[in-house]
Amino acid sequence: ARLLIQGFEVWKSHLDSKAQTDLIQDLRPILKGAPLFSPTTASGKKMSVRMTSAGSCGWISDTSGYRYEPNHPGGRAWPAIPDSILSIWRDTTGLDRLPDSCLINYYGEDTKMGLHQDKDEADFSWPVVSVSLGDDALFRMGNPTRGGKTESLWLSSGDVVVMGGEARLSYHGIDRIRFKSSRLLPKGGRINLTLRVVT
Ligand code: MD3
Ligand code: FE
Repeated sequence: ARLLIQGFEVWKSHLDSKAQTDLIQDLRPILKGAPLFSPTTASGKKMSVRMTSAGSCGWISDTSGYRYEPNHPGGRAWPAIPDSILSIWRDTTGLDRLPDSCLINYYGEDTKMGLHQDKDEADFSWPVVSVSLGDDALFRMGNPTRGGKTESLWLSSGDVVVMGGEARLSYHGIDRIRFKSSRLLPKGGRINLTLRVVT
């Protein structure tokens, strides 16, 4: 694993193509029970990423603000996190504690995610694990404080990133998607899974 800032690990091509297609199959029933939705910000702006979650809590944003909730906006509990996804967490972190939330982000051709910190979880000593599936994405990593130098790297299907230590509270975002660069999703786009210990 290559280290950029302390605690940032990229597991390039951790998942082979069979593991990637198996994961997409495991996501199908989740997306059926908890469809992707377009979150809005407190100011009423629609985010360009579509999302849903699995686990005992999921991240949502609406005109009341953002927070973790035990239910999908449609009212039903989030589906369970499949074992195939929990195994990626175990393999890359070696932790006995398992994540209680798996955020599923879908990026279309023009989806971006601005630089932000992930600070809605109770304990930042747990890492965040990200799994990239589908089209390549230009990921940008900054510092624990706003401003300063950033580093960009392309994330490809099958890559897994572990953010612990100083990286856990660093600013990060997605600048662009290389639409249809992968054939994993026939309609194109990128799915990113982020695994977190929230509570
Ligand atoms: C660095 N997701 O869901 S994944 C997010 O590709 C998020 O969907 C992006 O940022 C995506 O919050 C980036 C890589 C990632 C995820 C969480 C992090 C990097 C991180 C948390 C702390 C530091
Ligand atoms: Fe984030």
